[in-house]
Amino acid sequence: MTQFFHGIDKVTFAGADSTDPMAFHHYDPDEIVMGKRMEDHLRFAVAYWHSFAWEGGDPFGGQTFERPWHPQDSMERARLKADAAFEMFDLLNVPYFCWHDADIRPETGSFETNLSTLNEITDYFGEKMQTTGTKLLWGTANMFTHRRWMSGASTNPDPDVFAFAAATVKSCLDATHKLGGENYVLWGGREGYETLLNTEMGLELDHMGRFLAMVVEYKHKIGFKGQILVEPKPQEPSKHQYDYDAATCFGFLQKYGLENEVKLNLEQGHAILAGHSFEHEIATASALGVLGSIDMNRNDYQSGWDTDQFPNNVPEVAMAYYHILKNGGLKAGGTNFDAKLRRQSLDAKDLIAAHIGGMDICARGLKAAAAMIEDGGLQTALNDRYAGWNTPEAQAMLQSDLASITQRVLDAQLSPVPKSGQQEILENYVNRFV
Ligand code: XUL
Ligand code: CO
Repeated sequence: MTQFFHGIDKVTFAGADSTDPMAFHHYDPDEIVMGKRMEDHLRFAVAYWHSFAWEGGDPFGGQTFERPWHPQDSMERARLKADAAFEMFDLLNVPYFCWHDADIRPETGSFETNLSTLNEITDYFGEKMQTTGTKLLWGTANMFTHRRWMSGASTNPDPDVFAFAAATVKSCLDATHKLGGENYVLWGGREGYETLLNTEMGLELDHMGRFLAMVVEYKHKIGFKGQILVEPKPQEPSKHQYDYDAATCFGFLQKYGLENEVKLNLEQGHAILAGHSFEHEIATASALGVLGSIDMNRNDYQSGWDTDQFPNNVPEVAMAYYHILKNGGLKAGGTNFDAKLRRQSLDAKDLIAAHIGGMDICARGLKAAAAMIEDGGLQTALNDRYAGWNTPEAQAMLQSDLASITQRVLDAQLSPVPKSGQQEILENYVNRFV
């Protein structure tokens, strides 16, 4: 035991009537929802970076947290951080975690040293995963913090940075594979531009496409069975990021022939930054066959930047899970909390409470979503709205051509009568469940 979580007990399910702030009120891993355990639906993961590596800085101020593993510059403290992290996974009974290489080992600036410390700490993780049963939802490479990445990773004008990125992703994919990771994520925070004045966009996109193809080729070479995921985000830290949103990512994957190999990791806050809702991004990815996994958080609707707060809006989360359930669930993906404390929330207890709240919100959202699916009201309304397409004439039109359709409009003297979209009625329906 480390001292960090001293005095905090294992978090248990106490039910909706409990007033204990350190208990689950809605998340009961064993509760059966649509024939499946809640834990197996939600597949929660803790984000190592926000919960253990982040020091409480914001764009205007530095460190506010003082953790026993700060400063994060030695393997001894990397192990102490891991000890605390695995304690928290156990306290919360959370089945998965996720990491970037930079979260878990000290940064030395040398690829060779970083590789050996990455291998050392992930071996240490492996032992802990065996004894605790915690699993790895995904691993990823941080190719945005160190100054070498300032002009991009695979899209960098300097081929040596492309090489460094290739070696870095190889090392992180190897480590993810070693730990039985179920997915591997690429988020391109610097794969974009600050100004088009110095950017050869077509060349950068081709390099990014070839890079991703190499990742897929290597995945198959080593027999990694997990999903490769890219994570859309429109901007921040770059002015513009090529993986703008789900639809843009799909177009990119299709152009480089990767749409059957790569899926998407969608994040609530990124959807908002792109001017979408989370459910829009999930519905888009589902429609295009590329829904992979989710990063759950929320943005502040007044601040324009990615505040990565823990979720607290049940109706919004419910609609996200509604579209996920409609698409057959999260499958190999999961719900990763890409969410961090507010920088004034200094205590270990705050960190536990944040996860309790996030897990409870998701549990409520999932239950509401499942109730809507089981009731079938939204699906019935959809079926009614599109019922005209079930006729043989309507189906035949899709195999026809503009001239024949025009003839049919004339012959049948078609004169469509507009029908209500019933939005308010449907919104009132959803309100019964959330
Ligand atoms: C950044 C972000 C990342 C990715 C992983 O906004 O979401 O943490 O999830 O690199
Ligand atoms: Co994310």
